[in-house]
Amino acid sequence: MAPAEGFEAIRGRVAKAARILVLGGAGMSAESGVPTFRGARDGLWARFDPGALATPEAWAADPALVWAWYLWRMALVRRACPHAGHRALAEAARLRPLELVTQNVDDLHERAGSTGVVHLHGELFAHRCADCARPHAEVAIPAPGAVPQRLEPPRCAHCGGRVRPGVVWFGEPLPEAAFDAARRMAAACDLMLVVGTSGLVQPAAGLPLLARRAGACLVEVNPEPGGLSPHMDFSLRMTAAEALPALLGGTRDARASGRPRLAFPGVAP
Ligand code: BV8
Ligand code: ZN
Repeated sequence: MAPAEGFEAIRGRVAKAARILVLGGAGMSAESGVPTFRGARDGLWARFDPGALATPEAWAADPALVWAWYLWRMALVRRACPHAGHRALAEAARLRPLELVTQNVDDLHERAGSTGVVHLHGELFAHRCADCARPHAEVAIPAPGAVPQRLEPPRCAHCGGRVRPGVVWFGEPLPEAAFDAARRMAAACDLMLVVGTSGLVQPAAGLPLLARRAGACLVEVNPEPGGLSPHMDFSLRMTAAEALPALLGGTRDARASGRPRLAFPGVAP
């Protein structure tokens, strides 16, 4: 099937879907300038492994290093803007049943106008006390270049405990309500768009398989193949900002920016 025909076939499937669930990963934010979790790293934090820093052990060992890393990420996200893919999802959800589950901790979907976003791994700006769990108010966020390598986290006004980022670290359970909602949505959708995830992190990476068992069509949007690609009905080798407006009828059309690259399991792209 020629790429353009293949793209039209996928777009037709998306148009006919009764209930779409979108599962997002770090690649959804990449075109907004937010580094992915496992992509190439540069700058101040190049020598740190996010998988090692996003853990309770790293926090216990050096809270000032971990807090500075998250403050740097908050600074990057504050300066980032939602892209055409974020906006296409928000627009589509106003017109048809489309729900959004993300592994990301940024607020780019909300800033694009999406509501009811399910954050499986918590939220970067939902700081809370590490001891009494009370939410902590606004944190002063400097420019990314002004974030030091280490910075003592703020203290809880109620109990004096350290304030931690409101995210789920490796080894911590996902928020029960969020994961329950995500599983319900995955079981109820008839098409799942899996956008910008390497499919390495569990239990989030199990959601597409749950949807498939329930009979959903799986469409991946990712320039690279990943752990979930063999399970996909279709893989669009495109970026989120290219593919989502084209698939969902947003403001930009992928074919305007070059031919869509498609991969069908078993068919060489
Ligand atoms: C838990 C918040 C149990 C922090 C994150 C099996 C079952 C259960 C658990 C496990 C298991 N096996 C292993 C585990 C443990 C672990 C795990 O999965 N480890 C992995 C590394 C093997 N899981 C956990 O610890 C989870 N907890 O299971 O608890 C439990 C139960 C009871 C009691 C105690 C414990 C918690 C996992 C959550 C970790 N926190 N984030 C923070 O952000 O700092 S996960 C982190 O990875 C981010 O949230 C990120 O979103 C997520 C997933 O990664 P991806 O999104 O896929 O990002 P990645 O960089 O890998 O890939 C980007 C993709 O985008 C690439 O494919 C690229 O090609 C593509 N791309 C690039 N540019 C674009 C693009 N795509 C489209 N457009 C573009 N422009
Ligand atoms: Zn406290």
